[in-house]
Amino acid sequence: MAFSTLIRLTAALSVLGTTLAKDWESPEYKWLYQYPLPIPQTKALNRTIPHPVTGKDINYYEVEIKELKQQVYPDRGPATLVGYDGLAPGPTFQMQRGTEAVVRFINKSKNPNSVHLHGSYSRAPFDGWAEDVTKPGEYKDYYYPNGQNARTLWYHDHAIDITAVNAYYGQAGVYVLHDGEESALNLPSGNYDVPLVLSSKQYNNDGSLFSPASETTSLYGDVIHVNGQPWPYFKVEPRKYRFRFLDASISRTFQLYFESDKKLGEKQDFNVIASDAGLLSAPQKVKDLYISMAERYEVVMDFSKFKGENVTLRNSRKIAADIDYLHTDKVMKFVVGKDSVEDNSVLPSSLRSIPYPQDRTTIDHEFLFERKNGGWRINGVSFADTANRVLAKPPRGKVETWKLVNGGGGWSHPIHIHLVDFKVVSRKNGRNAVMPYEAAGLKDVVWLGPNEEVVVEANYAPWDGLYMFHCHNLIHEDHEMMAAFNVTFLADLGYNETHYLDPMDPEYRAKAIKPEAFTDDAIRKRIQFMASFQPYNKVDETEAVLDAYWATKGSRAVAAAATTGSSPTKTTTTAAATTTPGKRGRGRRGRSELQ
Ligand SMILES: [Cu+2]
Repeated sequence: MAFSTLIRLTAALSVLGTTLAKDWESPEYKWLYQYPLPIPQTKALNRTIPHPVTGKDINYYEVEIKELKQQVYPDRGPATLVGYDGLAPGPTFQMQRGTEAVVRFINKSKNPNSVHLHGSYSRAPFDGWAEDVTKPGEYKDYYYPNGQNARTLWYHDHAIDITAVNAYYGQAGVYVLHDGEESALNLPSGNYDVPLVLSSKQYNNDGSLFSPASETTSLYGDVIHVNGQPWPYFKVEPRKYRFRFLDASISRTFQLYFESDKKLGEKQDFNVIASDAGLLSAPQKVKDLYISMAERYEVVMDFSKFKGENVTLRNSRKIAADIDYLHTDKVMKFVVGKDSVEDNSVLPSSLRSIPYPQDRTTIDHEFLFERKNGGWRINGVSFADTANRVLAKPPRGKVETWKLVNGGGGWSHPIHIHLVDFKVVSRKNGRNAVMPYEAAGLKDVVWLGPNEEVVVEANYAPWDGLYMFHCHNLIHEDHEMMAAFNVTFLADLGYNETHYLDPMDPEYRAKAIKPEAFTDDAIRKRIQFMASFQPYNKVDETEAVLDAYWATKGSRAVAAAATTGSSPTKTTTTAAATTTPGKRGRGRRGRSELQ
């Protein structure tokens, strides 16, 4: 050990007691707060294509998945990453509610990929099902609804068994959905609305990334990045900013807080305004914020009282089983300008009315997330166990409560349920409380800390079909802590618009890259064909039909055994008559998972 390393290690240990397992796994990174925060570029629109039924524009984009070199260490070789458009994080999509989009992801990398738009109620064939891979040399068209309320989504890899590697090497990006209601609030916007994508990685001596490929439990990482840059600085004006935090780490959870260099050891107030599913009911004033993998939290930080100061974004130590290193308690530095500026943005006292699902006291399912026989399991089942991996079959439109139980061992598991926005109802053991910023909105990931039991409640709508739920420690996910649920087709709904039950529907699988598929004419025809089945534009009608159906059952929340289908319940809306061709109807190939 070099003398300087010994001094540093001794100093670190004497300051922090036994918190640190090691000071570095990577080569020492000496350039804290010396490089500026990168802002991912906005994804440019390729073209618009008219919807053949509604006539509205569909936005069309192309993204190439390909290698890039990133000079992480100024004194070593570059790291080779693989990112969307050769960027890591990928370009930021800026979307407007009500305008559908098709994104053609073109695989020019060496690994298979699958793209999940996290936070979107995409139809099953466009949701990034792990086995729906696009091989190198293929492309796939993902059709996205942009039909939900404004929120921060992210798009990232979900390919079977290699999600951790693909996401860690760069396949992750931000996807912002805007809507008029949110824009009218006049929150900080434009240059004052900034995505902050957190990640934690480890490097080899030559400056290349240390791969998580052979890890079986976690890769915590000792180098903290924001938007791809280790420990950056960001020059801010003394005014309000909106920060969109995403924890894109594969294994590290953060407890973030702001600290002024003039008041070390003191946590400064900030307001959490949004979570995974968009705005909270009201700003939640806090001094710190837990954010686990895949969670998104948006905050408003007011720098006006820190003129001319440096404000550091810090991370707490001793979070779950996460390994602390010398600088993993630091994230980035804000350098606040000296001169007053005009700030016309607003932090309203209320933000929106949250569409919580109807309360339901019964627990419909209990899922145990545990380490068993050296693997990661949900109720003892692995994703590879295709005959048994469908662990829930909520009837379409039903409200269900799921109890998520941490099987122990000191591990933590952020649990993501695809398709739905859920309410975090309760948490027992561990922190033993629902955080105010979890309770004041809807989520699609909940952090199941050590020993915790969390109850979540969701309306399994608007679509039926086969979707995944899993741990978002991506190493746990790849080692099979993933299962499926089938939102079942309601035979007695009298509304058969669905032909998107099967995420592996051959119609939408990846195709080989051929020049003739990339002509203007071919792209227009293909998208108009996909749009002709109206995957999303009848969502209001669909929800009305489901409301009417569940009204006949008394309540979405208390109705039981609604799957029988023995009492045909014709709804009276005209929508009930709307169907798509029977050939493309339900379960046409009889996959057992779809029954
Ligand atoms: Cu886990």
